[in-house]
Amino acid sequence: MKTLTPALAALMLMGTLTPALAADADTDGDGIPDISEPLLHTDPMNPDTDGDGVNDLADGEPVNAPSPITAGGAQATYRIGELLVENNVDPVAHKDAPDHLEVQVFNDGAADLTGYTLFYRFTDNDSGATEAYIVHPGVTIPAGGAARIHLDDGTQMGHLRANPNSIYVTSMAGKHVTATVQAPGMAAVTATVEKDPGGAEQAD
Ligand SMILES: [Ca+2]
Ligand SMILES: [Ca+2]
Ligand SMILES: [Ca+2]
Ligand SMILES: [Ca+2]
Repeated sequence: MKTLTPALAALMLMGTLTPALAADADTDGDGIPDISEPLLHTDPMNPDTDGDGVNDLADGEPVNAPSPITAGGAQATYRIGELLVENNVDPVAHKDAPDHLEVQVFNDGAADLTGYTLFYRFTDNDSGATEAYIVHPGVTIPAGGAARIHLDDGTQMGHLRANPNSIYVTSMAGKHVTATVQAPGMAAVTATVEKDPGGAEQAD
């Protein structure tokens, strides 16, 4: 017998408890109604919330991607500079920006850097729950320069969509955050940061 995924279990629960609401809108078409996605901590606008290639409905751990990082490789020509999870600043307006994960990557190489992967993980310091996500930023980091990758609403260049139902948003506990960058054939680089207890703040 096939094992019930968390998504299917939640769907059945929803169906039992709220038949009138359980129908209808499934914006991202992953088979999980919009109203059920928050229960699963998944993103109603992303059919594969954790980026591991398995659709939210079929994914036994829809907010836990297995690490795509490989050991070894040539010495990395890139490094992580700042890693922020709060106190972000809008570089254009020079004002506070809503809290989000922001990774600054330096490229010390002679060629522009593209095609790299970002793997990040949140650990909730109270519950011990973890979430892990794979993203392919598609942000070119110029040779000898740097770029910032933002995980927020994904509406601007250099910004990717973050899961609005992540423990990053929903848990008030402090969090341990790890970010790893790896380009094909090169060694991975990792940085960590602690997020203070309290919610993800919105800019005023
Ligand atoms: Ca859906
Ligand atoms: Ca989804
Ligand atoms: Ca998935
Ligand atoms: Ca998964």
